Amino acid sequence: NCNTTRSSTRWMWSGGQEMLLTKGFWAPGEPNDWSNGEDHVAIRHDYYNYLWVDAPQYFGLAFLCYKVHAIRTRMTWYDALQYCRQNHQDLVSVASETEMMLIKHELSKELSSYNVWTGLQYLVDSWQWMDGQPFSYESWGPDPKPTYTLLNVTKLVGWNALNCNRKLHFLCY
Ligand SMILES: [Ca+2]
Repeated sequence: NCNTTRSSTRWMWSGGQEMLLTKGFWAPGEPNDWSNGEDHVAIRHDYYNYLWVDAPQYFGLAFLCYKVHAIRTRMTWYDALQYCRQNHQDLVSVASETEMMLIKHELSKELSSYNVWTGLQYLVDSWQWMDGQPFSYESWGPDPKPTYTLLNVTKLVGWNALNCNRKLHFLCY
């Protein structure tokens, strides 16, 4: 928000939600509000990492759009995967707290099903996102982290593994 005063240091997403991350992904020394003119956040490539910096709004930068499609037809996990790959890009991955927040936001608009499929699958001996994202962020729900070969869903309280033959709503991007 360009009009905020620095007496408040809350960061808000453009969708209107307060940023809930306690630390975020700030680069060292950021946010520094250089010249009192940096009220927006960009992602900077620092060596091998992508980190946040605050920056002035007039910077011309490339940008990312991330659109999650909540599909309200019940399908098995494999059918859902095929549907997403034919009609969109893939089943969603939830590879960071930011993506988890974006997806929760999408689900909160019109949640008609308690469980929805994501693109996380237990393969051989580890959990893997079907779109190839590295599996480092985890957000399991109240149940213990599963160690058996079942597939995964996102619900608003966290992740939960279910049998892949269950027919659920799902999320494509
Ligand atoms: Ca800065």
